[in-house]
Amino acid sequence: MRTTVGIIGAGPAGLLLARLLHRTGIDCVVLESRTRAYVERRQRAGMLEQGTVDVLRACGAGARLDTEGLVHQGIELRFERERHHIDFPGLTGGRTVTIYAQTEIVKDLVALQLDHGPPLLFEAEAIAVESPGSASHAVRFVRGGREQVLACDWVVGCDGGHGVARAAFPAGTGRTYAHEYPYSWLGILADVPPSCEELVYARGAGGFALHSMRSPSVSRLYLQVPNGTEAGDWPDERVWDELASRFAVEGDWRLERGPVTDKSVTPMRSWVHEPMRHGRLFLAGDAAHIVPPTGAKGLNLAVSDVQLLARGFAALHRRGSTELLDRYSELALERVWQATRFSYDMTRMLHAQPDGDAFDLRMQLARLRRITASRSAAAELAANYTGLPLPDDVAGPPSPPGDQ
Ligand code: RFL
Ligand code: PHB
Repeated sequence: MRTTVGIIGAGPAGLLLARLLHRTGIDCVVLESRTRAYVERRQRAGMLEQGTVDVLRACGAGARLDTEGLVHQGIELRFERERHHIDFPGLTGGRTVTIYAQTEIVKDLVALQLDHGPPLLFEAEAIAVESPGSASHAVRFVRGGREQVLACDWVVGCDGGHGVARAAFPAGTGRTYAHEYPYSWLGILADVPPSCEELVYARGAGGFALHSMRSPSVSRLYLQVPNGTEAGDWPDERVWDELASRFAVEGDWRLERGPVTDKSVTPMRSWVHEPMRHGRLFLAGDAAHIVPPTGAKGLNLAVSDVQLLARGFAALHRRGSTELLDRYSELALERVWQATRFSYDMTRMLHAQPDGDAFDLRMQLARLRRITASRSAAAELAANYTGLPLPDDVAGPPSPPGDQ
């Protein structure tokens, strides 16, 4: 099998890249180790920046997003039993965010790809990327118990935090910068209407809690828990009681409870791999960087990485120019580090430090008070949350019809 761009992984990064390349007339093949049902069910992100919505819409994946996505005008910060609204359009010159589940984005992109898109092979596990530094490239993969080879001019590793692409960087050609947090998130999905119109980020007395949603009838909620926690340690009633306590405010607000349909624990980590390219091998999305979900940045970063890559491949295809591909790592990392900083700051501001003291708590509250008291501090949060722009020099002129 041979193609121009071999893509490992059919998460949001791999699927969107395949879609953007296909629309530019560049052939590619996507290898995915899991089944279609598995990737379409994996519960993860929900909050999309304006730029993410725009690119999904522009590449023909916006029909359901436009009817089912929930446009949000801001978020609520809760601490010391007070509620504070952060008004995104007012602080950013009109920007909003949209709630639309990652599972639905994946379903939309898979359906488009299987309908006349480039080949997408499920249950095809890449086991090695060969000769990433040379001109002839191959991805070895196993499908149906048989080892096969995908020969390609370029390889893009969109294979998430545990993939094989990053491991193909020869020793000494890359470096990972990492930080572990001393807590995790317990997330639940529940068949109950959201208790609030907005996302609520709460610094409760017992720690952090987040209220989010998937639709007018499904809520998504998260709770800070100690590292090492198992989902089974938390029966549903215990989860609801703890959530209710962390979201508690003065006045009449109530957390609605309902049947829990999914429960899982996610550790909180930050890491960035530099550079994001070695020879003809690129990394995109979680394969190159992981952020804690507090800033809602992971999926949005995956999208901006592949936007940059797609523009680079388009410039090569149309004009024979490798300039953008050559600058990919530098340009992507600029944005990645800003999102890493924002996610780190949000995480540290909102979670109870297990070994923290009264001074640490005062610092957190002072930060939260500053955001709610100062327009410029709130505007800084809103600008980061709704998404920093792609670098000007690659945003470029509008793409011709047929391109993203
Ligand atoms: P993915 O989604 O992990 O996809 C990688 C794919 O590669 C496949 N794969 C392989 N395929 C072939 N051969 C191999 N050897 C392979 N190894 C792996 C995997 O099966 C998989 O299908 O990475 P991608 O595409 O980079 O997408 C990244 C996002 O999934 C991730 O950043 C977000 O989910 C993070 N995230 C959030 N991001 C946001 O922007 N907004 C949010 O609101 C948000 N909330 C969240 C989140 C992540 C969470 N968890 C569970 C980590 C909430 C949570 C709780
Ligand atoms: C979600 O809806 O799953 C979600 C929203 C915002 C976050 C993290 C997760 O910061």
